[in-house]
Amino acid sequence: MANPNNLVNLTVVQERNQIIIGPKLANVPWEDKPEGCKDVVWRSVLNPIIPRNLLPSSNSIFNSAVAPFKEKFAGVFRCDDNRRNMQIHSGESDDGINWRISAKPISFICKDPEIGEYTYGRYDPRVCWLEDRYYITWCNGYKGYPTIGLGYTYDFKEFFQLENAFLPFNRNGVLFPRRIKGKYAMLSRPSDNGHTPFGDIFYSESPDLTHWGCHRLVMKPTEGWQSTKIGAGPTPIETTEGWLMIYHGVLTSCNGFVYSFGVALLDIDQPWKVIYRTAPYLLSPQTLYECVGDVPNVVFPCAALSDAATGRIAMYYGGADTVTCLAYTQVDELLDFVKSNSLI
Ligand code: BMA
Repeated sequence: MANPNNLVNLTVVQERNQIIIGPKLANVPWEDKPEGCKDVVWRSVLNPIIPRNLLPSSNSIFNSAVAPFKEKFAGVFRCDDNRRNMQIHSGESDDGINWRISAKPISFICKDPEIGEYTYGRYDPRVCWLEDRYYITWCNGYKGYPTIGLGYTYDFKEFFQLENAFLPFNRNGVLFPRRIKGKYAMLSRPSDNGHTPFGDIFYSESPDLTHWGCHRLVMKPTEGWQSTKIGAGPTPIETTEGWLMIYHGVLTSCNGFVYSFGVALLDIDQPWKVIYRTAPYLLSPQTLYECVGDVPNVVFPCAALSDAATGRIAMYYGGADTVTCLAYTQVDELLDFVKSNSLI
């Protein structure tokens, strides 16, 4: 006779299957929520998972993006070197936690060599599996003007660069993992040339990943931890309720910027329409590796891995602009949290 407990478990799994719309990822990095933890997001006990000096020449490795790759994992890492050049490097991992990062920055193949021209570096990459390849977006220092660089790879060995997505100044370009109503879709954060003291999230669409338009406002800064500026983080996660957009928010304290992160739920067909948005943050800089480093008081998420079968989500974020960290949540808890703690 069937064990009723198993039946209950089966129902939960089936319900969860209907929450994340995406592939199963049985080997998603995971640690159970610590006993007694009441938070919806909890940190890995292994943090920081990537130390600042993993490469002989690195000053810091942070704000980085990862994706499932050939039953394992691969990614693009922000590595600032010991001359303080900001660069992006590829990396691979068997478990999503221990990473082998290439010593050399990514060298993009460009059809038109002008596309590859940049000064002052590349930083804050995102990686997005879309249709048949991995797309990479990053903040690209095009002739001294920050904007959204765009490229792709099939194997994390050869990388191809496309036209910059937008005119300067712009940062935090984040692609959606599928076309929406037939169009490629990207979130971004128009900015200025410095440590921008403002910033709203916008949505743009494109028929070909070169020409972008139909720009729509998604959300503005509001109160508290997200009162100065906001920017999209990982590739949005598709759920039956809408897109989960994890995003960073900045507060200006008497001692400078404080970067935390939260989540919003966006309409599935019109993602510029915000259904819910967390009033409290999900994670704010509180540990030593988030509060002490090259830029204190920063948690900056750039990637999330999720498993549709269990609803597990592993989020990768930079700590204090110095190291790379991991935190976890579960999709049903996250959805409950954003619904019951929403500003909207
Ligand atoms: C932003 C970006 C991020 C950085 C953050 C905090 O403007 O440059 O790379 O993590 O500032 O310094």
